[in-house]
Amino acid sequence: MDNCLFCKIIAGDIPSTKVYEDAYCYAFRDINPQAPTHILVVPKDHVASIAEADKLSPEALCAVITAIGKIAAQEGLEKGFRVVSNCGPDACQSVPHLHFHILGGRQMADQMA
Ligand code: DGP
Repeated sequence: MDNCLFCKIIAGDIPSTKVYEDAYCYAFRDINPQAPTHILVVPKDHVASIAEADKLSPEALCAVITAIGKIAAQEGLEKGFRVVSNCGPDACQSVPHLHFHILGGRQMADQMA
């Protein structure tokens, strides 16, 4: 999609630190990490948020979700990790391309919000 930051990252038009890629998804390090490990996992097909996940193919959805576990193992997050997907203004979503944050490498707060 024109003018989408994450579409440009997926296309390689904006540089990123890639940690994983397959036919359906791309994962890279967050530019503003909130934890020692902070990775964004995005579907290659553009949808704005998880509220539009029904527009993705079952194969793409499955790939994105299973990539999270593969990346966590690759990153050595055996002690655990948190997965967050902000959706819309109340959740402070700042990039309108569906993405899952993988946060790990430290003890997370007991409360989620
Ligand atoms: P959210 O607020 O949930 O929409 O998260 C968007 C995340 O995207 C935020 O944690 C910072 C990250 N981000 C924004 N611009 C860039 C960029 O150009 N490169 C990378 N690697 N991450 C970015």
